[in-house]
Amino acid sequence: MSTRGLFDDMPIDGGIDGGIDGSQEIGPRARVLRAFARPVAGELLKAIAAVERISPFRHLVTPGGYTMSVAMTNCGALGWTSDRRGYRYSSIDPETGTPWPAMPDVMRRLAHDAAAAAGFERFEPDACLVNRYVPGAKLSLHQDKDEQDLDAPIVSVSLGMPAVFLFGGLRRDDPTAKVPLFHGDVAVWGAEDRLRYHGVMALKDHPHPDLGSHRINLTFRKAG
Ligand code: MD6
Ligand code: FE
Repeated sequence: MSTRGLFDDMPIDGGIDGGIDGSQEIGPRARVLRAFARPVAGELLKAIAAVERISPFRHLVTPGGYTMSVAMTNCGALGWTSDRRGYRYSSIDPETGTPWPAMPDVMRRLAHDAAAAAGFERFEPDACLVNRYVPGAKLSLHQDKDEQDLDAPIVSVSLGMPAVFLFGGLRRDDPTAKVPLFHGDVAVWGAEDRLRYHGVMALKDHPHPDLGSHRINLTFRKAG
């Protein structure tokens, strides 16, 4: 069966040039590298299992008091976290009171190489946010702006079930493109695209052979 079939309800490119197999420009400095992480997907899943043994997935509470439907953990020197007091990066996991697990080499290398492939040389992430989705989980439209270094790009790796990524503009009410993200796809963006609003639509249940009814997203940043 082709990679599509099951996902006929998902637009492939929402009017954006490119296709499912190559690299797709979604902005002047934003790209999806199709299947870029596939060769290391098995290693990534083992590395994630090791990370979550130290810092388990948890559902964070937003400053507004909502419990997020996406479960999160982190690895690297800094981790993104949220509570009633706000969003922030911390070197300590507030749940365990100890540092976040180190970023596994396979992740660091993948993030560096994907950034380079998208035109951002010398990317050295110090934070990897690990997001875990089940059917129905979603991420509302937001900007990533809690990082010190907005010159560095963001590298985002999708594993498991497919998702529809919403990619908007610099203002919340700008129109959004719908970009499907599949197992192994890597999105990279920076420069003038760095502060674009984006989100993830509620996941449909299209179980994945390796991950079942889960999607995992790794988001690499230079946060400190
Ligand atoms: C996700 N990603 O794909 C959530 N942010 O699960 C993000 O919020 C994100 O993928 C900034 C850059 C790339 C991303
Ligand atoms: Fe984001």
